[in-house]
Amino acid sequence: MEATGKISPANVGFEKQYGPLINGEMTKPANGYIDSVNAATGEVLAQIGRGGEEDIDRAVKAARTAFTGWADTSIEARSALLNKIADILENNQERLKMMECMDTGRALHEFDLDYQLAIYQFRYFAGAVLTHYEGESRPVDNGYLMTKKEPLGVCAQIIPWNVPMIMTAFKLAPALAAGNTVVLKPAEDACLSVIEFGKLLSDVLPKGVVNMVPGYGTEAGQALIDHPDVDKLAFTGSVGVGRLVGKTAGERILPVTLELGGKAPHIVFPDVDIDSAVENATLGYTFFNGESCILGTRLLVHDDIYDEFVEKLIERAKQIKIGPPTDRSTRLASIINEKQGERVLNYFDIAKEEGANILYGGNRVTVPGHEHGYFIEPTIIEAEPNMRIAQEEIFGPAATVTRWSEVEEMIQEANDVEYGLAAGLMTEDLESALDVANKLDAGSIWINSYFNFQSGAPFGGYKNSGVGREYSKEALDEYSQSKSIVAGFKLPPP
Ligand code: TXE
Repeated sequence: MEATGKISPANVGFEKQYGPLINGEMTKPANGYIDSVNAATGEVLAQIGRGGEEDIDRAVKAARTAFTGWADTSIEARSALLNKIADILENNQERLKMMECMDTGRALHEFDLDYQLAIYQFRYFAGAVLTHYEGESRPVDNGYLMTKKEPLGVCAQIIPWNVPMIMTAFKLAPALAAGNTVVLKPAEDACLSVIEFGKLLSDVLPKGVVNMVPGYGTEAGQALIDHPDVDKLAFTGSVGVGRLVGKTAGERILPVTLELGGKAPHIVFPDVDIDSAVENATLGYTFFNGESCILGTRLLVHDDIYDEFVEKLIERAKQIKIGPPTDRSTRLASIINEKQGERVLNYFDIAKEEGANILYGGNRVTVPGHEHGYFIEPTIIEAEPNMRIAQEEIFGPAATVTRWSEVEEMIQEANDVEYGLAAGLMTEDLESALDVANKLDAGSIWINSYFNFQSGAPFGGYKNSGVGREYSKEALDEYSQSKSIVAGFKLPPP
């Protein structure tokens, strides 16, 4: 869908109200609705159900009822259905991308990547499930040992607002492939494309296999993790709420997957082609509007090229088009809401107070007709590694730059944060790159092409960035449990 003519909630196809989606039906929420607004204009796009305990209970019951049938569905049939889900997403992507663009405030062109990743995710697990669960048995003393993988049951999945469809696919695809049913709680700030997608799933999936309950985290989210009949908790979001989810899982002895924040180092060696390194670095800190945990927001640049690199990085930042999200030529658009926008700007104040040097950007920009939105300049900050701006997740289009000269010191610096989700390296010297990559505390490391996501590459964090892995066959294990059965021979009579 191109941004031509007047783009209004009605002509993009939003429903007026999105209640909890339970058993394939849009239902009435017990506690009424809340407005869901266009992040850039403040226009009400639709109303979403204010999910609470009652809605969560209905959703969990539906998922429980559907579980046995779904778990017993053959892997071939589940695989075929996952491919059908990928087809549905592919066929409806232009409409859903526009919805998600208006809902999140992010630039429309970015969703080409988001949706490609989401579609690939369903296709990948459609294939992976066929080969992951191979038969295994062996003779043992006095019998045979067999092991099998079984699904966990009803999975509670909570996702954030920054990349809604990617997160939905990351959560649903492995859970469904492994034979589980799901109650998904999308984020209150951006869930419309997700529930629209959920509606489409009703055409292919048995009733109750996927249920979605929108609402606030402290209400719908909390009720979901506290529900006594869920078998697995999966969460992507802030470290604070991640701890809470982890604590609940610990108390109730539930398996848990947590994907939390990040503060990835992006390391520039002196042998790079500076122009292409600047391009890669720019993409690495500005894509997803700067609102992603995987971004390469700590640029560690070798002393020999630091001045030229930083000068070119600033020149590149000046060229980035900030504009209306729905304009396909826009490269940076609006932050999700006022709270997050102010949080980002506040980090720039903190940086100045700490003595960091804002080399470029640092301001909110007004985009005509979109005064509600928080459009923030790409921002480059020269900082010491121990400053808060270089340690904490900003979640806006900003990167710190720091010099390095000794490799071992640089590695120490790269690892010296609480997070460990991702990292990037740029060099022509593959041997050095692999040596450094081996020493970095990060779940995903990209050499010379930042966030080069590939299906099958386990995705997840070291340290406070989380627990567990998604995006690969490992995710199937996160959503399964093993059972060993030993069949013994009858003992002969004495
Ligand atoms: O996250 P929350 P917020 C980081 C990023 C951002 C900060 C705050 O630094 O600036 O977190 O964002 C649900 N029980 N990330 O406040 O609150 C909530 O409704 C159950 C990194 O939006 O963690 C939403 O669906 N659920 C991150 C989801 O948790 C609860 C992406 C995430 O919201 C809950 C987003 C509760 N008590 C933010 N409270 C990443 N890892 O990519 C909230 N939620």
